Amino acid sequence: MPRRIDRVVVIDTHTGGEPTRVVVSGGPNLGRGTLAERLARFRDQHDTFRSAVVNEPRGSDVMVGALLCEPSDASCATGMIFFNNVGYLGMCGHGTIGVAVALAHLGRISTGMHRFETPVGVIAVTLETENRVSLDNVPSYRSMRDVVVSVPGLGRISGDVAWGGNWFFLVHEHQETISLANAERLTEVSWTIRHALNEAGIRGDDGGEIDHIELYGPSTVPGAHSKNFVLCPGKAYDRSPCGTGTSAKLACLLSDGTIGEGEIWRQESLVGSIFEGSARIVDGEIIPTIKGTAYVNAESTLILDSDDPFASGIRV
Ligand code: PYC
Repeated sequence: MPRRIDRVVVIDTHTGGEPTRVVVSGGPNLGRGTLAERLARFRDQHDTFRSAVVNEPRGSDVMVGALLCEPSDASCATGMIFFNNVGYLGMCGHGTIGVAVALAHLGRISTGMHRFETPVGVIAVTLETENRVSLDNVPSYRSMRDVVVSVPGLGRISGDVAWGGNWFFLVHEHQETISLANAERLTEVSWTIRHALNEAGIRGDDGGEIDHIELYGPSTVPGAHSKNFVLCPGKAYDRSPCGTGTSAKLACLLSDGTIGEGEIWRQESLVGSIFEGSARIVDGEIIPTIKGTAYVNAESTLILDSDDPFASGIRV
């Protein structure tokens, strides 16, 4: 086979410390159809591209990728498919904020409201300044409350199962300290909880795996209401407060009457970054709004050389 060099143009951003690598050009041709259909084609036919972009040696376990694509809904400014070190995400809050800031950096959108299409629905995104973004997420809800699971080494752990664009298990009662110094322990605890949920057959109400685990504790930043630790599907923790996780949490808070419609909830991440959230009811559904800040930190071209044994990244 003759040697082949492919070039992939990316913009790297971070949202509250959590990276998003936005693929601007050089991605696979996924054909036409809904974003959900194109995500399925991406997974089935082009998974090596996912791994090449986000896995080592070009990326890391923390990196989330966003493939920009032509939207199927002409009212949308872009389509986007999110992916990580192990697979694909229906929606990603920090990633949406990163995509908006990357598109502004490229001069493709200006301040104001835009619609972005994802495999799980259309997101209304408002670019407030070149770095500050607010998004109205997909309808979010709690599907089960106070689910008790028996976790090896931890005993009975109770939490809520909620949807915010991904499935979350929200653990409010636990013995852990939510601090960066304790990240390794939090990772192991959350990973064990995830496996216990799986073993117990506890899933989202569409049958989807609960692949994000969220632990809460008191905030350490003045004005914040809570601090979280969110374990993502590939065992990396979210450096941001997690947009979809905060959406799931807001849906529970609003359902419980802990917050009222439009009331601000400031969610702190493990590294001290903040998302400002609120929720309102539209046509009987809870729509969370998440506001955060992202910065561009690289403009680069990835080189995929067919002679490179690790051109497609290191895969587990
Ligand atoms: O911000 O929604 C989010 C997210 C999901 C996984 C990592 N970040």
